[in-house]
Amino acid sequence: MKKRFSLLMILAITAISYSQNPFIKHKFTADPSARVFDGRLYVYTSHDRDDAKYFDMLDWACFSTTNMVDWTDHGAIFSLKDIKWADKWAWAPDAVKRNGKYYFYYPVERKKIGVAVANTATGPFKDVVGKPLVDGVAESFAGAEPIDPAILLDDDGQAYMYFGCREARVVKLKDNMIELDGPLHEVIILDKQGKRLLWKEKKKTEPNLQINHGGDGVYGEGPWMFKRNGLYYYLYSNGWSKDATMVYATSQNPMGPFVYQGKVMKSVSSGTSHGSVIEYKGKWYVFYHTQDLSGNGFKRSICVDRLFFNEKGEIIPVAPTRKGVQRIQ
Ligand code: FUB
Repeated sequence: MKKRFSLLMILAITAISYSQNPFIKHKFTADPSARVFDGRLYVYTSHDRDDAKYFDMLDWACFSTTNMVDWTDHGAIFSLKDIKWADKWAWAPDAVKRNGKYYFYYPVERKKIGVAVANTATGPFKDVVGKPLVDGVAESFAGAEPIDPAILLDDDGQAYMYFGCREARVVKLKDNMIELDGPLHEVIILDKQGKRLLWKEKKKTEPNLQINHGGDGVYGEGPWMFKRNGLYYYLYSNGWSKDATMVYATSQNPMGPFVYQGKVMKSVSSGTSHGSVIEYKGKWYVFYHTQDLSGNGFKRSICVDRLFFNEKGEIIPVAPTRKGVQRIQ
């Protein structure tokens, strides 16, 4: 009886700790992209090193759950060692399932985006293309830092890949998910008065331009796209200042233009803000990272909180649940 009671206590304590933030504590993880495949929720992440001095990550991680409390660690699902054409900086990934295959999109070297393919959600993933999908060295329009791919698989079957740092880009993907379908496009974000929000002025002659160096609705990095009630929600980080955070803009068209709406959440402890929003079992969640556990911006940890919309479909900004506090399930 005593033994059974102790076991129950251990199980209860484990459940509490995993319903607190960060919910993964045994390794450092960042840039969570949450996806639901066949009823199970998977989170694909960057894997910050224990001895990190920079964002010098070597591989990518994946965790999954069916109850938002018990998480399975699937280990390193893909690594720089699996890529012939890149050897540094394994940054923010995303994954989608199509036609029974899983496609894993990843940025490397701050300049290139690749795709790897697997038969299961957790790999092993293979670099079947053998070269980047987007190559910022070869194509200047990709922007100075083509990073942070995020995929939308729309209801009509068209897939889109959003990416970029300071310069927001989108490109259609072919049905095979491993080739681009047409040219790269700029993602245009407007304020509610119709003025463009840009990181910096690119063309001095362009009318209607609101110059801004981050903050408010200006695009920094970390895009994410989801569709709700026919409306496209384009999420991104608005930079790296102390009050920078995840914000969003909306459009009736996945290619934009998007109109800036406001914050997704209040600022977090890390200098970078990057996350995803997903509906799972009828509840909406925002995944993000903080440096609450390490106090070091290169050693981040993934967190999750419930997300709510008002009756107009606007996101009610989330106050991130701080370390050690029980989060709302
Ligand atoms: O994790 C490395 C980089 O930090 C990501 O690519 C950015 O979005 C930022 O979170």
